[in-house]
Amino acid sequence: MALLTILEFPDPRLRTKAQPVTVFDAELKQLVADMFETMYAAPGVGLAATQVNVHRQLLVMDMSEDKSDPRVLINARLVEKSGEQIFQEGCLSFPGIYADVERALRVKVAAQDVAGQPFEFEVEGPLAVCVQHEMDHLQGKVFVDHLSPLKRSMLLKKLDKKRKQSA
Ligand code: GNR
Ligand code: NI
Repeated sequence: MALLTILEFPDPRLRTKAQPVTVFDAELKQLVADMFETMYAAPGVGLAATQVNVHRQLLVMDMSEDKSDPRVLINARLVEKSGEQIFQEGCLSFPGIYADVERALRVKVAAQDVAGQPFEFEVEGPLAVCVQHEMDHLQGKVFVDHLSPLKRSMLLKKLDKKRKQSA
């Protein structure tokens, strides 16, 4: 097991588009284990491979309070979405800043598990927020991209300020 380094904005590598996973081997299983370890240690409720500088379509999440709901999505694609919700989001790549983001309320996703087995799942509410946030990362997109330019520049200034304080 190993803790991985999480890239922080404005690292340009966060803008990389992930490639499909084609090999479902022991190395992939190890990466998934390391991503869970890194996510739980952060602590966070989701982690996209992009954030640990691995540009493959792989994400992990667990929104439970007791690490009881680990989910791995490989080569996930959105099949259906409906409704809308506004949820206050944070991101491990933007430590200490939060903003309301509007997203679909419900999403249906087709993905593969760590063995390459295809499955579909449907989630709504906070879990749907997390899936969409992580799928964005795999496309090189981050949560502040959803905000107005004014809101975004205010938040990025705040991020800068926080960094200077902790430096
Ligand atoms: O830990 C995280 N919390 C969170 C809260 C609200 C909406 C989305 C998230 S995901 C985030 C971890 C992260 O940055 N994943 O990419
Ligand atoms: Ni994030």
